[in-house]
Amino acid sequence: MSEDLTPETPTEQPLADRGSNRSQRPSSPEFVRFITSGWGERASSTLERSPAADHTSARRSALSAQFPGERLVVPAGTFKQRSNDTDYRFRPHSAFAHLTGLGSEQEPDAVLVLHPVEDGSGDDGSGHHAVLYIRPLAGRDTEEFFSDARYGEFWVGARPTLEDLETLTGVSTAHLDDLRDALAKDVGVDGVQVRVVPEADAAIEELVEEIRATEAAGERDERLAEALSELRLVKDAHEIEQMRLAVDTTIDGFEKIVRALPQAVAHRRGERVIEGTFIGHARVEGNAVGYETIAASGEHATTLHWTDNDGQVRAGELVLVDAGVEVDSLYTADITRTLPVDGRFTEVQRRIYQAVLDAADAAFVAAVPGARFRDVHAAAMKVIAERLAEWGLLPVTAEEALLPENQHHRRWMVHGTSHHLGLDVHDCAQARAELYLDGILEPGMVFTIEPGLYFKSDDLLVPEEFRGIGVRIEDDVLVTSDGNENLSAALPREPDAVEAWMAGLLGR
Ligand SMILES: [Mn+2]
Repeated sequence: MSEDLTPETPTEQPLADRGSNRSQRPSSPEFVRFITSGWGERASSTLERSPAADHTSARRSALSAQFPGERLVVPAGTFKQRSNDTDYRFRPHSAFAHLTGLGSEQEPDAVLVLHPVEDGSGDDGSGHHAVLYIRPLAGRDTEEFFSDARYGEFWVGARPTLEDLETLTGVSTAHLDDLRDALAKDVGVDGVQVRVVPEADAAIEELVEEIRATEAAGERDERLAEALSELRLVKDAHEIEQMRLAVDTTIDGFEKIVRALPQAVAHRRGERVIEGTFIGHARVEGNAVGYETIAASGEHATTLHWTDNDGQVRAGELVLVDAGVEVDSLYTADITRTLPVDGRFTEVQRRIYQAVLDAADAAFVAAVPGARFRDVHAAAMKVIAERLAEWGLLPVTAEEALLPENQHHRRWMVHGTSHHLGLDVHDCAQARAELYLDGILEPGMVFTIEPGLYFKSDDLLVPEEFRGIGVRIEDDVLVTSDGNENLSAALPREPDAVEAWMAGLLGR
């Protein structure tokens, strides 16, 4: 929004500029001179190289090898408007975070470009040289310093300098003003081809489209998005460390939830007490929640993505809580526990809970290197179908239900058992099916195991005592060289262990 725009008549004023109607900021030359002078030397930067920087260069090299001779554009993205002149908190695109190691609040409008160079002469002997284009800190002698509510130091604090970000990331930096020329260099007929991550930053995408106007980019950008997604299927040592931190922090949040249960029961919107407890914890101990918390008591638990969380929490019910802390590096956990509100499962609740737990345990047995990703789901579904058949709920045998053309058991669990987990809660979502669903499990992969059973209150095919009960148990699993590790094992999941853990926290 420019401050110096003087409309001829009020009716001709563009909508976007009307915000300045309420600006009372002085703009006389005397005032500008006064506010931009008289400031002391800036303290020298205390920024150090980030621990992620030792890992991101290998990630960029792996990407480089897939696109020799091409220019790759990976924007951080910009602010997303919430309403009027208020933005949502900034979170960089996950591909950008993965390749730069930059985390929460870093770095709006930045663009990482991998420039093709003669093979082997690039960073770490790769075929590309990475440059991070940023909007650096403006001097105190600029109008931006005091008048720019989105970027000005007076409004959002001092942004990093080019040197700061180079130190932090280990990547060369340049001013964002140089981006256009850098992107256009040698582009054209028989020239360098440019790919840009789609849907990360509309302005950058437009700029790239302009530069390569003469060529048909086709599916080139989608292939880049796919490659960036696939690059994250196997986590490196630093990512696994961050996942452990996210999981451990999330487990602490579940403890706080249990301690808050008496308050939740006492409040008319007890589900919000649970959600609020977890959000507060996530903001204090991490960056935020990795996705909207599901706090679903009683019948609400049968709505898979119940995020209204405006219901009551009643003793005697189960409450399903699906929540994850996103730590400052932006890695998130994704854990679900279904807890008896008063600390004790009823016999029926326990029967359903145990079936889901058995399905999860079967999935853990299947989640080993060399197995296929889809085998994990198949193992869980076999147990779910068997239990439902034992209870007399299926119109066919469990074996028949499991045939691809039948799937009767899926009436009570319509979602998948697993998804990859990392920077995104549904990580690697653009990976090709042959590497995802049909992919072979490898050490370093991290995904969820989360079977469930959901009996709606008006489901006439189930016994009355089952109606209004939803159970999901979700853990985060790391594939290891000889099997797997349940990263969230420290959060009790066996029914007896859940009761004992809750009793301890509730002081009973
Ligand atoms: Mn999940």
